[in-house]
Formats: sequence, C-alpha cells, structure tokens
Amino acid sequence: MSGGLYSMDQRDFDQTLDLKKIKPYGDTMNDGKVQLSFTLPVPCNDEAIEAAKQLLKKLGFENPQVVYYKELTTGFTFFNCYGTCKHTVDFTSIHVPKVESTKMDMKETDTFIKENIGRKIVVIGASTGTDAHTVGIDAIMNMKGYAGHYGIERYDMFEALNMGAQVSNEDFIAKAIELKADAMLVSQTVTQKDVHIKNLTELVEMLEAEGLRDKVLLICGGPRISHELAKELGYDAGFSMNSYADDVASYIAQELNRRLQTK
Ligand code: B12
Repeated sequence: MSGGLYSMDQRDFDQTLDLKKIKPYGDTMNDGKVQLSFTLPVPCNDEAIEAAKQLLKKLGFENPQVVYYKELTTGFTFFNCYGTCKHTVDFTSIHVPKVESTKMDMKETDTFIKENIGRKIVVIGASTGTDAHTVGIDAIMNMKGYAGHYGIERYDMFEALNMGAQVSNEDFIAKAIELKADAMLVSQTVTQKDVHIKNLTELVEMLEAEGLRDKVLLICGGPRISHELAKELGYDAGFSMNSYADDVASYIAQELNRRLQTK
C-alpha cells in the first residue's frame, strides 16, 4: 500500500497529525514552535529584548522568548527568538504549478535526444543585467557540475555556452541569434527593488520585438524564482533552489521533442 504524503511509519507514530490543519513542529506534533531571527535598529539592552518580545506578540506568536541576542554594531541588535504559532494551514488544498517533465539522468537524456531529436541541442546561459551572481548558472551549466550533478556542458548531446555574469539582454539575444540557440537560460539572484522582474520582463519584450520569442525555449532560474512567477513573466519554465542540471536538461529535451511532435 502506498504511503501517500507520509510513510505508514510516520502516521503510525503520531495519530494527531491532521494534514488539513498543519502547524509548525518543534519537538512534539502540533506544538506550533517557530524559530525567528531578525535585527532591530536599537541599542542592545533590556528594552531591546522587550521590544523583540512585543513584536513577536504582534506577529501572532504566543509565549515569545528571546533565546539569543547580540549587538551587531552600535545601535543594532540581532535576535534569535522562539514563539508558538496558533495558526494552521490546510496542506491538502495546496497545488503549486510545477515544470512538467520526467527527470532523467545525463545518459538517459543524451539517449533521449539522440533518438528523438537527432542532433545536439544548443543552449546559452547568463546572469543578466547588473546581476553578478554566477554560482547558480554555473551549477546548472558547468562541466564539473554541482552537488554531484554534472552540468549541461558535460552532456554529449548539448552544445552549451555559459556567458557568465552581467550580460546585457542585447548581448544575450545577439549570441542566441548567432548560435541559433534552442534554449536560453537566464539566472537572476538579486531581487532588490524587484530588479529581477525588470530584467526578466525586458528580455521577453525584446525577444517578442525581434519575433524570436516563439522560436526559443526561455527558461529562468534563481533562489527567488518559481515556475509560477516565470510563467507570469512570459517564460516557458522557472527553476529555483534545489534544482540541478538533470531537471533542466530533461525538461529542455522533452519540451523540444513535444514541440517538434506538434509542428
Ligand atoms: C556568493 C554571493 C555573492 C557573491 C557572488 C559571487 C559570484 N561569483 O556569484 C558577491 C560577493 C559578488 C555578491 C554580491 C552581491 N550580493 Co550576494 N550573495 C551571495 C550568497 C552568499 C550566495 C549566493 C550563491 O552563490 N548561492 C548558491 C547557488 C548555487 O544557489 P542559487 O543561486 O540559488 O542557484 C540554484 C537555484 O536557484 C537554481 N538556479 C539559479 N540560477 C539559475 C538559472 C537557471 C536557468 C536555472 C534553470 C536554475 C537556476 O539552480 C541553482 C542550483 O540549485 C547569497 C546569500 C545566500 N546564502 O544565498 C548572497 C545574496 C544573494 N546577495 C545579496 C546581495 C544583496 C548582494 C549585493 C547587492 C550586495 C551589495 N550590497 O553589494 C551584491 C550584488 C552584486 C551584483 N551586482 O549582483 C542578497 C540578495 C537579496 C535580495 N533579496 O536581493 C543575498 C541573498 C544575501 C542577503 N541575505 O542579503 N553576492
């Protein structure tokens, strides 16, 4: 018998778990314990601790406790607090849009491309705009890979170019045209003042203006990106934390194949 969301072991262990009313778990089921860290712009003293507790109460936590505090610099105090959350969430009603593809490993993806597409897939990637964070796009593309997952450069059936960081949307598009890219991979990490939305939207608009949007698979990724946001912004797919080259390569291969089938 299938364990569903939880294994039989866990349900046997605690019968008080109600997926329609989940709350945080500290050390017993339904105790609602939450750990929260923040900084207040006040000197490190007893009044600061009281302010932190009052803030926790206003946030809806019962039994607020400051378990650690330290002056960060003059006039700023960092807190680590515990509190009890009284709210619950209906886990059974949650449906998050996800990239639809079957995850394959590197060999399976290469074989899939050989058999179904019959040529190498051309992919270019970059961190665009002012964004200087390269670790995310490297994790997906780099030959050496990341966390035990080889990057797309390592695949036999991909021709991959990682353009690095701070690439303008103009240069990114020019390279896509030059290499006849099948897929463009955009990484965005910095979200201050929603700069990621601006960069991502601008790229879609420029591709549309060039009549290229439908000719390329457009994929974005980063710690604050979700598939839902990516779709809203006009992308084909979005990947966030804990995604690896296998997820992205499988999706690209299967989606290109789907598009070839429907042409
Ligand atoms: C390393 C780092 C830097 C380095 C970057 C060096 C480099 N070569 O990349 C340096 C020091 C340059 C830097 C600078 C800045 N940083 Co910085 N940085 C970080 C840090 C510590 C780690 C980021 C990282 O490498 N993560 C590891 C990678 C593997 O994770 P990832 O990016 O999420 O990637 C994964 C997924 O998201 C996904 N993915 C990512 N991209 C893509 C793309 C595609 C196509 C796909 C499919 C998937 C995908 O796959 C990856 C693997 O699973 C974070 C804090 C943190 N701990 O996260 C801050 C952080 C991202 N930085 C931050 C900030 C504010 C800055 C600065 C603005 C600071 C400043 N005031 O100068 C500057 C901005 C510089 C610029 N112009 O962009 C903030 C961003 C806050 C926000 N909400 O915007 C963070 C969160 C720190 C913080 N808590 O304030 N930073």
